[in-house]
Amino acid sequence: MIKSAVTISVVEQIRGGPFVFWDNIAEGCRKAAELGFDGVELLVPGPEALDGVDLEELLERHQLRLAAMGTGAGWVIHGLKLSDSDPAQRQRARRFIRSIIETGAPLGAPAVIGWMQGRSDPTVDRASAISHLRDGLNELGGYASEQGVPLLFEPLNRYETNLATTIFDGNAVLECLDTDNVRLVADLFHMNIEESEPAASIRSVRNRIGHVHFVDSNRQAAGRGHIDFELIAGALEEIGFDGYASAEALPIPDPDEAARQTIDTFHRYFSV
Ligand code: LER
Ligand code: MN
Repeated sequence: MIKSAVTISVVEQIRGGPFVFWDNIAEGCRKAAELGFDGVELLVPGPEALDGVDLEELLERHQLRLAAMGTGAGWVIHGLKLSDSDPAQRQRARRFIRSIIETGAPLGAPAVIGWMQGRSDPTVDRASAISHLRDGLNELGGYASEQGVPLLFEPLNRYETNLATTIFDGNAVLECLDTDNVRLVADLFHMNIEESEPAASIRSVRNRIGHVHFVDSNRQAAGRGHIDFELIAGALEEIGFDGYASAEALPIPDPDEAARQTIDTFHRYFSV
């Protein structure tokens, strides 16, 4: 059965970004549990952000699971991307992602690679960028597999990448990998911009979908925009998706209300 999750970000550099709870992981977990979410997705500046936080105990106390760990801080803070033209930078990008995989894996959570795919630019043409990206996903997908978790790869809209912008593109990147341990994130905000028929795109790749960023057309909480969640829920049910629908949404009008509207919408479409 599909599970619910909500994002908590403690990355100061992206304050104002599409994450529901901010500042304090313990407080975010408490609120997530109070509203009845199954899990939380964390975005941290790096593994050291969890020094002094007993995440396992915190999750256990609130009966929550760790749904996923974001890697976006590698790009936002350090400018790292898997498709960088510079081999040393690509190595640093992989090292950063490995550190996030190592943080989430003991708690069963996969890392999400979205922003860290990077983009082609005057220093790296599209074919080379995709090739570097695949090399990175191969290594990191294998590494995650050794740790017993999948790896998640996320197509983003055209304003954030020019590599994988659709589910079709994302699937094409994964199809040429040596590992089958990498799954796609269906972020409903990006899909609303890029896909002709989001539900049909979900159906077309079936068990390749590993995670959903559950959000509305305007990147606000599910229910505050115009995505047809009945169609999305139908497609996810049809492919037998049993991962997380994780609220990666702007905290509008405020974090508590965004979380509450998300869980209401989740129950309306997924708990029937
Ligand atoms: C960025 O727009 C996004 O959707 C994140 O999940 C990427 O890591
Ligand atoms: Mn996303």
